[in-house]
Amino acid sequence: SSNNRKISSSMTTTKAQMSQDELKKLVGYKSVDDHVLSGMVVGLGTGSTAYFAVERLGQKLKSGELKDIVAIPTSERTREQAESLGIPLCTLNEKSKLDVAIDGADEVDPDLALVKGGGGALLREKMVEVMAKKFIVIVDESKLCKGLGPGFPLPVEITPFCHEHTARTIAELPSLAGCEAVIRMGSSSTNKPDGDNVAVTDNGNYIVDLHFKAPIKDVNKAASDLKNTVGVVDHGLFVGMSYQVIVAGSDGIRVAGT
Ligand code: ABF
Repeated sequence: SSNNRKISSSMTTTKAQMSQDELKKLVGYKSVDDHVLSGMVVGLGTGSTAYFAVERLGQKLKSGELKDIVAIPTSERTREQAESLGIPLCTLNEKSKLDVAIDGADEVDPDLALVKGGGGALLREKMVEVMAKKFIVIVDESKLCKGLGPGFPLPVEITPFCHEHTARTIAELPSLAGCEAVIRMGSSSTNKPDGDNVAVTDNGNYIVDLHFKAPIKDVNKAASDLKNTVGVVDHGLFVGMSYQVIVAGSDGIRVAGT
């Protein structure tokens, strides 16, 4: 099935030692070069890898290589970057159908299921990317894992009302057995509703990060249990959504999926 594509490698580039930033740039640029055509509606991800896809799109619009693009950003940060590059923007309210969306991820498993939301933008990312015909994921190989969970905490966006109660409820879900739920604290630039330092998302919600010692056994069950928990807005498991994952490693670029 399309949800069960294995990572098959085909080298298209060979590189000696590249910095992580150079690797991110490589996959960011490739995602736009391979998948964005004039006239498309394009979802723009968030994070240090997606940054380079946005940069590339800006370049190609400026040079005239691409025309009639309209883009939908997944965060305020990305909106600002895209605006500064003169990329025409709209929202899901205006256009619900995207040709392609491009974004990074925190972890990618062998079935191309993802953990996302390390940057706190998971809700807008999921709302935009689920509407794309092709969701292209761009990562360096440090993001690849055998099983989701232990390598990167799973973010869950929850409503501020009685958030400690919701975090406890989540931690007790059998499908998430053994996780430790930690409310995310913010930097000085985020809002501070109660005078304390809880991180606030673009949507005014909180994030609870779930820390696992072992891989999540049933990712689909975990995803549906989280989604069914009252007080949860959405979560960082992106299952069955990836059309293609572009991976940059020390030995070149690999493409997994279609
Ligand atoms: C977004 O940015 C998130 O879903 C993910 O948390 C993060 C990845 O950022 P980076 O590319 O900087 O590692 O895609």
